[in-house]
Amino acid sequence: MSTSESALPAQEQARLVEESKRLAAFQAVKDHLLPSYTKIGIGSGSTVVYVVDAIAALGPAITKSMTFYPTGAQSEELIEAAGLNLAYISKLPSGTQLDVAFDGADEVDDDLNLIKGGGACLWQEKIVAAAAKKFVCVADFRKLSPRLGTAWKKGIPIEVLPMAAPRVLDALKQMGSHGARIRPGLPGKAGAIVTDNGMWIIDAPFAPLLLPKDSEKGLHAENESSGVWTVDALADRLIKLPGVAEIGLFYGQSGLEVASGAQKPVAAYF
Ligand code: ABF
Repeated sequence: MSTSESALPAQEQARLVEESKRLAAFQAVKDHLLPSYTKIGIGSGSTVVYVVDAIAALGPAITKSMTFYPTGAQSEELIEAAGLNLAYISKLPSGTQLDVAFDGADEVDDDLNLIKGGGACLWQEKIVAAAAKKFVCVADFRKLSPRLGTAWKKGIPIEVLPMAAPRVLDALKQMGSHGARIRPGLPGKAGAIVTDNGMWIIDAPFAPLLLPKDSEKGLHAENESSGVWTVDALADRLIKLPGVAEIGLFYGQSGLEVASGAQKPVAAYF
């Protein structure tokens, strides 16, 4: 479903977005939550609320044999409020994986690469996604872009150790990210936002990230300072910056080598 949002009154636009989220969530659960599954990861954000609604709608006959693993406080509350069985990834027996994990995204490109972390929960989200045999991204039509950075202008969220933040900002400027900044605290809270892990978030804008198919069109990342990068080159570079704990880039099905432990989304629903 796509729409030129500016053409619609705001109220109608909002209704369309919520309907798109709900449809995507119910379809994703229908297609990817098999009754035989027992361990399910639940991410954060507003779209995931519909995922939990869809799971709860299956009824206790199905869900009583399932256990749900949150990525943070919000999904923990969602799972409890829906009366679903709650457990934690840290208690998952060694050598076992989740059957599936569902989570939202801030932007999805043609190869199902994702920008995630608009909610400052990206580190836990990636851990849960990577612990699952199958990671399903659920996103409404607004999140679809040919390349990451086209629609989502706030930048790539990067979780950093506070003491390293100034030097990471310097490195980002060298890499051609203009306007990278430490994410401020929630309204009414002074200073930087602090994640569940005691870290800060830096949001680093880059030019739209190129995909392997772009090189066939002669589009190349000129050099480090140009700010034009491919998804995998940028991810490899960012994750190695001293003080960076995790990055809000998840890999799609385009066969990109997983440099930072991200799980390949099986499918994205819009
Ligand atoms: C989580 O929720 C984050 O990675 C992402 O920033 C956010 C998306 O929220 P929403 O579904 O409300 O757009 O997935």
